[in-house]
Amino acid sequence: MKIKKFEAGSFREALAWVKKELGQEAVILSSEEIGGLNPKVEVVAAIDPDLAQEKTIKSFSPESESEPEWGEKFPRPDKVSLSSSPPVTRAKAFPAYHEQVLLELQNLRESLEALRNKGYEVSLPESKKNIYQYLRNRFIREDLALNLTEKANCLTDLSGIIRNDLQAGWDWSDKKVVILIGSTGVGKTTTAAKLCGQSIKLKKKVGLISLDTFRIGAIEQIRIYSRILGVPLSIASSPEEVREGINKLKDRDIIIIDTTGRNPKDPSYGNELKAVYALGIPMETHLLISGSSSEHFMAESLSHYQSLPVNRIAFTKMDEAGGFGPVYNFSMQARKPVAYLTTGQKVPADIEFCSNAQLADLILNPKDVGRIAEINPIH
Ligand SMILES: Nc1nc2c(ncn2[C@@H]2O[C@H](COP(=O)(O)OP(=O)(O)OP(=O)(O)O)[C@@H](O)[C@H]2O)c(=O)[nH]1
Ligand SMILES: [Mg+2]
Repeated sequence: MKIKKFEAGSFREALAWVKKELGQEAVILSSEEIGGLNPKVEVVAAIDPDLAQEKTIKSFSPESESEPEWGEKFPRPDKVSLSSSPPVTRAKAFPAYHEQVLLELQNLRESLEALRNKGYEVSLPESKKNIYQYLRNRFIREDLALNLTEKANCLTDLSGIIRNDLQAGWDWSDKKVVILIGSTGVGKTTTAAKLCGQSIKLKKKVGLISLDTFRIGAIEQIRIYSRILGVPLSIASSPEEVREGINKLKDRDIIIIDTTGRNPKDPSYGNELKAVYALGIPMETHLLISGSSSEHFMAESLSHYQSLPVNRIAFTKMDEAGGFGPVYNFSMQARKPVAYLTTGQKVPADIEFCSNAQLADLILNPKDVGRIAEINPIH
């Protein structure tokens, strides 16, 4: 067993150093934060060379797919040496107390493996463990949770730290054209209708343009919303018609453009949208992300839309989401302000415009979503 002490500026640095020096199999035995003039962290880590070697040999076992490189290091099994001793089991060759020692070593290895699998949590001092666990219970990603844990001295610090990391809110004061993009069925048309309804509540003149002439029934769906809300609608089947639509609606304070629901992996979809941006008309782009989709899918959506000039992100279907942690994870990845959240199918009610502080509180206390509606003057 090789045991080594590491001193570094932060737990993250210390862990990276442990991994580099002792490898992935290393186990953290203890960790401590040391204050004073030069604050630092001290981490004691260990590696069991036998365990590491056993893992290497296992990877050359007959079950493994690739053939090992036979040579001096690994003699070919079919080359039997005359001088080699007959096979004996280790258990028979050792006296009883050795068997006992082997058994204890085995138990120790298993305990070390279990500790290693607990990862970051084990490396944290007691005072920080509950902060880290609190964040993980709210689905904050491991590395982000560790980062927040390093910054926070107690649970009550978290809200302030998170609100500084995020940007939330939407400015209704300017005259603008807003284009909603996002994967199929994410809620673009419903959100367009909700934004129209909320604009009307704020006494803004609003207009709608639909670029969705692709899906059967799409025009009918937005026509119904435009009729119910009393909002003028223009249907555009080409970028040129988008320009014409914007001209027709030029007396409006806000124009919302609803786009086609298509697979973002389809290159023709991206090209269609790029042709709209090529008109050179200033637009604010909102990328809609479903809060009920997996984080893997969210990240995939981001990479597909990265070539477009996304200004803000908005999370839809938060009423179906398992938690609000992914909102933090995704916002930190996308580094874009969060314009609003949608929280149900009711038009125009189920949309929330929150401040940094409100979003931070939602991430930490997801059950408080109803309170935003109470506080928000738009409702
Ligand atoms: N639970 C829940 N459902 C929502 C929300 N927003 C939209 N939906 C529902 O999601 C479904 C799809 O909504 P649409 O607005 O048609 O989605 P879209 O992105 O325009 O769909 P495509 O144009 O086909 O890509 C509808 O059944 C909506 O009622 C929300 O915030 N919560
Ligand atoms: Mg739609």
